[in-house]
Amino acid sequence: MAINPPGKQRDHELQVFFQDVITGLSRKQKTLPCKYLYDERGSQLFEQICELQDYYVTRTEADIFAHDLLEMAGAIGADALLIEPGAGNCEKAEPLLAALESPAGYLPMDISPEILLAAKHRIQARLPDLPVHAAVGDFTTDTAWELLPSVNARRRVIFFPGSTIGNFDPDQASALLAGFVSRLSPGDGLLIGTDLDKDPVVLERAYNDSDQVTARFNKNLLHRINTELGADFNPALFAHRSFYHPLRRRVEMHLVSLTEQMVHIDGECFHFQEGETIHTENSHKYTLEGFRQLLQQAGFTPIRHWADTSNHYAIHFAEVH
Ligand code: AVI
Repeated sequence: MAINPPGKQRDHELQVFFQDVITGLSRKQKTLPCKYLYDERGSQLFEQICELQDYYVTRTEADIFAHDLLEMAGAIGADALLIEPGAGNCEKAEPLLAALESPAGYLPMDISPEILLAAKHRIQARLPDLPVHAAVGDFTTDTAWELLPSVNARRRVIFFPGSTIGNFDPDQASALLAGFVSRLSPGDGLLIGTDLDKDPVVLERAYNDSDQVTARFNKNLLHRINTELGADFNPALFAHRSFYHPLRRRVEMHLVSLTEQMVHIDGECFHFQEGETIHTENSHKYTLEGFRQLLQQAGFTPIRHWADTSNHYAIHFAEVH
């Protein structure tokens, strides 16, 4: 498995985390990049969110995969190399790999080496003939892609499930998709999950679950900043708030300061008014047509999609044109 030296890598990551936090909290609308929601505790809480009745996203995507997996495998075709940025425990790729006709290999990428290694062993035990090479790194950087070995295949297909694309703003999503195109060749493919725009009541319930798991997930970011960067946030003085923004077609997640307060991070001091928020995440919801346009602009030709009967979620297959 390709991996950078852990000590140096960690120092660099902490430095970047610190800079991102200082920059985000210095803005007029305070923001924190949503990728930092996923430390170990945050990833555990996200797994709990995926199990919630109120959070339809994971369950709906899993139902579509279960129902349409053979058609997806057929669209991808034989002798394909599957590349999965942000693969996590690779549990969505595993049944797809098993359904593909003579897959050429599987290249998962993730920032967590432990989870990736366990998944690689599990997949190799189930599919012993399949070449699996895992790369540890952030798929939004070139370094992670440079760690991937070259494997001969009839076509390469990027697999990007989970509606992760929704957590990028449209401009960033467009750039990410264009970045995928730049790493592929004409005729290569993309299989990608997107949450669809729908009744705001359903959306707001999903991000304000009755068990308050999403609230803990959101507030965990403050605990993380305290632990890793030595800040003095009092998470009890912040409340979770999520709401649907109809014009921007997205669910926004914020942390609301319950009082006027000061927070210190390594000599830097941040003032919060009562009611002021830190914007911690956007989750964009697409129409089928809107997402097809995004694919087109990035350099993909949309080929087909699979959705649930309520049109809550879609998995698109597209090819580089
Ligand atoms: C990972 N991502 C697709 C989730 C979403 O629905 O946007 C993250 C999440 N945030 C709150 N709940 C789930």
